[in-house]
Amino acid sequence: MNVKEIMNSLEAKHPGEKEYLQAVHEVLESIEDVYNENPQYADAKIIERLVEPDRILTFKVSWVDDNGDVQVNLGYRIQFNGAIGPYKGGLRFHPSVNLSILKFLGFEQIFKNALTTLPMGGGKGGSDFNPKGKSDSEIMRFCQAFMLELWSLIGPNTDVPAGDIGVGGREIGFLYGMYKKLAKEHTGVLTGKGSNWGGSNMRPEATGYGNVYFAQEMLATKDDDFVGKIVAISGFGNVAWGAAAKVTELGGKVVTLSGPDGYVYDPKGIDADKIDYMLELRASNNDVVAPYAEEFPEATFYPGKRPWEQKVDIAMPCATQNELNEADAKQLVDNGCMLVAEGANMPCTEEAIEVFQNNKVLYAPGKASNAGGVATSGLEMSQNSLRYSWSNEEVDAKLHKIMKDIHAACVQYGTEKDGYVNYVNGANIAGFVKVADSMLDLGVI
Ligand code: NDP
Ligand code: 2IT
Repeated sequence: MNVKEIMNSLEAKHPGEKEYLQAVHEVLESIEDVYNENPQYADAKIIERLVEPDRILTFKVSWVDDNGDVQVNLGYRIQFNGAIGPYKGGLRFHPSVNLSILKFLGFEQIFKNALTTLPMGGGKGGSDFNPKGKSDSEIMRFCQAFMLELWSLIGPNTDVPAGDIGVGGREIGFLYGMYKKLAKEHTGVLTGKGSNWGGSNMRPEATGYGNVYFAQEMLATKDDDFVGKIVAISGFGNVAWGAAAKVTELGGKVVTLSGPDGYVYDPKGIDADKIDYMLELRASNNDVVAPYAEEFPEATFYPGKRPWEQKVDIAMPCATQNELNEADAKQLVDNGCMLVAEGANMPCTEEAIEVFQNNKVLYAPGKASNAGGVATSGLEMSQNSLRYSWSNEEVDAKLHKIMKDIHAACVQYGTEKDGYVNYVNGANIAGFVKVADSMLDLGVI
């Protein structure tokens, strides 16, 4: 394999799909040696087959808003690779959603899901629908219209969507209700369901908790832990919330949160009631984090800025892709930051990652450190198949073990000669080998 040649051909085929090309490039760089040392992969054209989705489904979603006006959005589901299990991955509702973003997310999901040790292929979907400022009835009507198109394409053994940005428990409820009505069955076709109707305990907390469990393992490689660590978190959504709660529980101090409007810095720490307040802020259907600083006057709001300018020990980007660039990375390193664990998908640019790695910062890519969300989705699928429900403690113990196992796989495949763990290589190689070997077993399909 020649990474440059493959990238040139992909750029020609998919011009302008920036995020997708970025995600593919990162994986190819990591697996180049393993690929070339194992000619059976090239013989079966594994890379050429892996970088293109099995299929992309696009559809129109028409619905009526509260004023009686007709609205039209775009809907997508990308079934990327199903070698190791049913397609699995979230739905994102955000005005920025386009094919490139969903293809990058679907591609990343293949390797992430392989790392979880559970049998799940990779998929992703969503819409350019903007949930901000919409009433509950509008959200319901949109979700119902979306599912009217999607339902025949998914199923508990074929493709199992879940949440992502803009899709949480409320949206999954409306989507599931419509699926149930159309399919006339109550099966585990979506994950992130409410715990009264088939959802797993701990799914809301899982991504944030998992990210912190992963970071705990990274710290342990240096005989260190979270006690007394100052932590910058970005975003104020589902992942940021879970991460803030677990960091606090383990003795760390979270000092930032962010939104599209800027970030808040709270030197006293974002803990206890303040973590509950994050949920209120999200539920307010507003896309700003600024009100935090009005509610808690000890905090300062920095409009239009990002939290990476603060002096912290640990950074956890939990908002969105490419939200931490090279300059941000340099600033974090200059300020003595020792660990970066991605809660979001691809929040650090390729240049930022290089800065962390060159400075031997412990750096974990999202496909390893945020895999706790989809892993717990996998556990939800298992519970649905069993028609059973595990307790909080049981799910948390399984999640914790999965994050430890993912960390061990990264160390196994990513340790360099000087002992530095390149978690990017580790995660990409471990995930790739599992999927590629499965594709070989299954023949050319
Ligand atoms: P939420 O919708 O709960 O929160 C998303 C957060 O990111 C919000 O604070 C949101 O602000 C902010 N955000 C979204 N887009 C932008 C943007 N373009 N610029 C600045 N801020 C933005 O989503 P989640 O917490 O679920 O998702 C956060 C990240 O974690 C995403 O990258 C997602 O893919 C990833 N992830 C989520 C998992 C899950 O289980 N939920 C699992 C693994 C990864 P606002 O909405 O106000 O714009
Ligand atoms: O990016 C992700 O892993 C998710 N949004 C969760 C996907 C899932 O199926 O739970």
